[in-house]
Amino acid sequence: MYNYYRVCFFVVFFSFAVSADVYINQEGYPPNSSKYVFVNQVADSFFIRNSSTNQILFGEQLHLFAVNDPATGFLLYRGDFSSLQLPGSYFIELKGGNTSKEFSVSDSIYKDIYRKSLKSFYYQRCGIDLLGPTALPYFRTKGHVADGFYHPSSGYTGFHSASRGWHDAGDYGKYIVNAGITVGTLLLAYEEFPNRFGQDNMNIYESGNGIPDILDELRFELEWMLKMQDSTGGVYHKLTRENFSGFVMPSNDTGIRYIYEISSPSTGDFAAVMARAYRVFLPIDSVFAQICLSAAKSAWIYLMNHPNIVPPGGFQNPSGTTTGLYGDGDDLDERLWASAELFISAGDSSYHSYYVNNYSQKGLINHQMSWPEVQVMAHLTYLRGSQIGIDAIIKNELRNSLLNHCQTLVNLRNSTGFHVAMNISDYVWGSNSIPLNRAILLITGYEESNNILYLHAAMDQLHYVMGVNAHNLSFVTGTGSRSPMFPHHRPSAADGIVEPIPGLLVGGPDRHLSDPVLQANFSSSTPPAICYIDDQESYASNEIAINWNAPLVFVTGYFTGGNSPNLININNPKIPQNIELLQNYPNPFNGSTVIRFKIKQSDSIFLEIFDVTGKNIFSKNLGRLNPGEADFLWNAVTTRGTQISSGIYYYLIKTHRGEKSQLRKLVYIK
Ligand SMILES: [Ca+2]
Ligand SMILES: [Ca+2]
Repeated sequence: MYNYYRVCFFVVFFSFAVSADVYINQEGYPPNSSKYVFVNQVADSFFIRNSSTNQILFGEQLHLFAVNDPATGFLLYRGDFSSLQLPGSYFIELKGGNTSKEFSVSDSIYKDIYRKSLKSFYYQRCGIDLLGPTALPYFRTKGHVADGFYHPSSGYTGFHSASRGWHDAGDYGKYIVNAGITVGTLLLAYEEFPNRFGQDNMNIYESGNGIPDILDELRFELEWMLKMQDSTGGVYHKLTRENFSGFVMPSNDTGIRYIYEISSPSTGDFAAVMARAYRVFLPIDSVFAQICLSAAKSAWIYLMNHPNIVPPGGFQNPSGTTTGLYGDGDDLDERLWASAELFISAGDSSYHSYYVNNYSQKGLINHQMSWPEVQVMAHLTYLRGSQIGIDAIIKNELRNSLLNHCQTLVNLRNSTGFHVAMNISDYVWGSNSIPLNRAILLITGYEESNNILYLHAAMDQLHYVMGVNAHNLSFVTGTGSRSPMFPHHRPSAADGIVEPIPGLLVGGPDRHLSDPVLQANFSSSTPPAICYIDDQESYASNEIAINWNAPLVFVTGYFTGGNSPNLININNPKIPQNIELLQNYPNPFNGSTVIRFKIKQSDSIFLEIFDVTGKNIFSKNLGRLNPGEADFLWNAVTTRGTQISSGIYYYLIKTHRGEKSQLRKLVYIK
């Protein structure tokens, strides 16, 4: 309520001021990250207000940054407020009174958007009821219970059970090609960073079952994919109606849904993700893991038996079918991805030979991944994987190509108005997924090199999606202060709830104006980044899709876990209930700080403090304590009694049985 009055006050008081847009990430920033504000008119300075107290914290200069920015046509001024590190809620204000949206500074700033973006897959589940508290308030009954019947063009007839899986996008179809890149991206996230993606409390049916929810969610899709494999090992291309349904709920979409013919790109993607699923699921469910690996191997046999693209020339919709095509005339990259994943999982020299003989044909790591172009997925697997016989020279080539590409992306980021790593030619259908997929490459480049510039550039891509863009809009439903309300998404339109289902990334600007709504609102002379509209009918700029959400999950999940990869998992889902560590106070501090915690039963408690490299710098046995709250005053000295230097430190408490609290962060300023 307080904020409501504050907003009204400024609107009334400054209603005659010249309007300027002030662009920030509408969720906010981690404390120690770089932070920039952009303004689209001449302005020389800004100041930061605490939105709880309305106090001004400090002011900074704005500098001219871009004149006639090619993507937007904007004049842009930029200011740096990286020194704002104190957790809290703020907004930025210009001299004339124009303000930014509210944002926060917090260690866990992307936790909410990460959880929503992952949960959005749950809301895409096909063929089951979403009725319990996990679906609140987006309840719906199941539809598509007769998935599906062989389409006459498939060469088969009758019913073939292929229920469940996720709806692909704004429509209710299910497409193996797009499932492939999506599942591949999410498996990559988990396999690379299990501690950051290990939560079992995402509020889905399977939460609390001891298995990371991202894997439960993936299994829902993988089990559908397994049903799409033919006895020959080949994999059917898609399961859809002949024509798109209207904007109805799943239970009202009763048209016949068909399974279409086998395609080799589908079969290659399938083999790749099943081989990867084997590695990920092996410690969790070895029976399921083996099923995945067998399915991958039989898909590979199909590919070897069909050395040319299937069907010839690539999949085409048969006459009378107008649903998504996911057509791909080149399956070399899908075969390459399958070979790399199978080699890392199974080690056979035949898979390895295929990769070694073909890896350079479509280039190394010089482009982001997308559904028709998955060679980078193959390369990342080879680069990051380990297996007997792996070729160190090829690994080195891949690594060099990745780091060169990361530098190219950093240079591109430096050259654009909003720090987004996009050329003007990148503003195409689904453009919002491009900077996020590039962020995955930047993150991987950082993991390979420790070059912090890559990590900052990766986070800038998230800033773009979350509000630092020409539309002053968070492109993810239900996040930030202002986000799409009318996505091209059937359940969001038909469920009778005003707010769309949260956590969905819309496609974003499309310079080619590929739908009638864009054509009616923009022209060929409109700057590319402007060609976006929050309109349900604008499928080319405002649809959602699982393959666009997957990199959003990757990037937000990575940054939710903190950006100090050498540290103990700070996102540990298995925090014991008996001990609770509170945030130290004051923080940041100089001199001394109070570390406070609660214990539920009498226990011997130990305090441990680590530096940013994970090295233990302070340990203390606090003795046996009674249940309740306790304090420890720390004077910023190590166990050996030396004064610590300025910087970030982490601390936790543990019991004599080894039970650990969550890890918390403190900042010491000399
Ligand atoms: Ca679970
Ligand atoms: Ca391809």
